Amino acid sequence: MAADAKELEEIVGGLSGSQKQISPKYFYDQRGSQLFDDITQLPEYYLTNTELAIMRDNIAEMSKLIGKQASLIEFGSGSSIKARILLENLSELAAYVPVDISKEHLLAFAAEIRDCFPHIDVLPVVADFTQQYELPTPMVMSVRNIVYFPGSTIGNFEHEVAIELLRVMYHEAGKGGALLIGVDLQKDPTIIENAYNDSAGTTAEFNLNMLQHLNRDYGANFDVDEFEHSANYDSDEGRVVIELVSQADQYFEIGDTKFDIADREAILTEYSHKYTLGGFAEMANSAGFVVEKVWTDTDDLFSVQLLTRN
Ligand code: AVJ
Repeated sequence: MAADAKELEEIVGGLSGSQKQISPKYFYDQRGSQLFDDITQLPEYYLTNTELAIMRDNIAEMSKLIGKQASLIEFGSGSSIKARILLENLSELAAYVPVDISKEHLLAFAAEIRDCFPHIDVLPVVADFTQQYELPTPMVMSVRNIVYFPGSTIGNFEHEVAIELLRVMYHEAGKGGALLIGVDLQKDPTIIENAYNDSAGTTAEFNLNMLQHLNRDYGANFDVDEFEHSANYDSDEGRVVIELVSQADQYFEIGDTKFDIADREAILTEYSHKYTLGGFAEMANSAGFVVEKVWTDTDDLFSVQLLTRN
């Protein structure tokens, strides 16, 4: 993706405050998406495998609760394996609407899904899913909308913003609709910290690649070797804090803007919130949802939840 004035402004703004930060969406250039795929295969990264197992083990009940002739609307369609489990098992799906900001990615993915599921009406929407957007009308009458938001991506957003995003999903679900969402749970901090500090160093590479991405596409000149990956679980806040820590007093530039960064000073690149079932239910309720069903694994590492609205 080429530099975009609005994004550049967002990046410069985030680095101008007393806590330097860059949005986690800048992880995902081509290299970053590949590295994230690698992360999902790491032995320490329990999230993806656990969520997939929960989906597979409970798909019959999920399908029953969702009912016939639903429209499936996926927020951020990077997670094709999980969506495929739903596409293969939901009965008489009216439509599949993958929503993603990356047009090329999305259209290629939609074509693939059409090939595998010729009987499903695939209606890709290019949009930033954190904003409200117009839904396309499926060819077949749909009984209800099921918004799908897997991967505990909700955990990237701070409390108030997460509730706002749940409200957007509430709106897109419409009357009688529901949200099927993957939610990572609070647990032994060691398990959590290991998932973000893997022994192969893939998460470190993923984090550092953000600087390379800014160098390649946004006219930055970070000396990537002078930064170090850091991920710590803050159990009071219930979140992993992921940072890039400067290894020297140094400066970097983005376009015409110059930034000083001190030795040991950190750039915040991501929060990954972990929830209690009660805490997440409160957030869901604030957005208007009722928790209809929670599926977990036997170790209560992760949950998939069906939230409904009137
Ligand atoms: C894609 C936001 C769910 O928080 O676990 C993985 C991203 N960051 N390793 C997460 C991530 C570092 C991931 N989410």
